[in-house]
Amino acid sequence: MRSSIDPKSLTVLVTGATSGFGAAVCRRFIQAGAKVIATGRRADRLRALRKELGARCRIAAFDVRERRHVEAALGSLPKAFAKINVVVANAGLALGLGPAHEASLDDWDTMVATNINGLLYTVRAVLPGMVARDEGHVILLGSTAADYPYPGGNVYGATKAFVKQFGLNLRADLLGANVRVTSVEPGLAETEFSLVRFHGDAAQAAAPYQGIDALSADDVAETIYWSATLPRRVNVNRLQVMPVMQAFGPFAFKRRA
Ligand code: NDP
Ligand code: 8X3
Repeated sequence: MRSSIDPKSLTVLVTGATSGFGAAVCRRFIQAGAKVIATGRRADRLRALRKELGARCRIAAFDVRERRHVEAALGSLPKAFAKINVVVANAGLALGLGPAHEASLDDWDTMVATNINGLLYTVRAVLPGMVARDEGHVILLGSTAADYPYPGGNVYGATKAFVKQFGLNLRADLLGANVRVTSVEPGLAETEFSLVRFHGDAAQAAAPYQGIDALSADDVAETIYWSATLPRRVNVNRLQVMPVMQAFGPFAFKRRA
């Protein structure tokens, strides 16, 4: 393939790098020679990642829901890490799997604040630099839950539908700016996602993965790496990936007794 992007030329910002996809994305890009800025709230995990990945990995601990913290952390990067070419806006979570009329409003607030507001603060902080330099790649972590409703997916799926549409709208705004936008939309993947969704209940968290070869964090990281290193003329708009052992069901009906 002609003129694929040299990963050694990339500085990659990853939110949610303390676990799951984010940590795997950091490892994948470092392995290829890129520089990485790994972020998340758990500073101890970030320090361990920095120790593992070495000097090409810089860490910054902040909560993506805190707009000022996001702006401060990303506005004060040292020169060697300041020109971010790729942002992987990955920090996010699902909380609960109950029906809407029983769900916790606090859980809903947290999902909206993290998956929507946090993602917006992250992207908006790096976008002006990308446009000014006339190159960059915004990669957003969506989900199959954006397109395929399931019981209990109420607000989580809705936040991911926002992510998908925001990505498509960004493409419209960025035409001519040489800034790519990709919405990565995985299905069932085995990370700490389920443990978080079920508020730390390990037995409940294990159930979705039983008897299924779920996607691994490395599988998803590989698709992200692939989309980021394609030739500059190529924009993958949406990238939907599922385990082979996952597919679609028929519409549900509640029949009269
Ligand atoms: P994990 O729970 O393993 O990782 C989530 C990451 O998000 C952690 O690093 C966590 O870091 C970070 N995070 C959560 N809240 C915040 C916050 N307020 N501020 C900063 N960082 C935060 O889950 P996954 O790796 O599976 O999920 C990553 C993304 O992929 C999410 O957006 C998720 O919705 C999406 N996704 C997951 C799928 C799956 O089946 N696993 C499928 C499709 C999409 P910390 O707690 O240290 O802050
Ligand atoms: C995570 C996948 O199916 O649990 O986005 O919503 S699912």
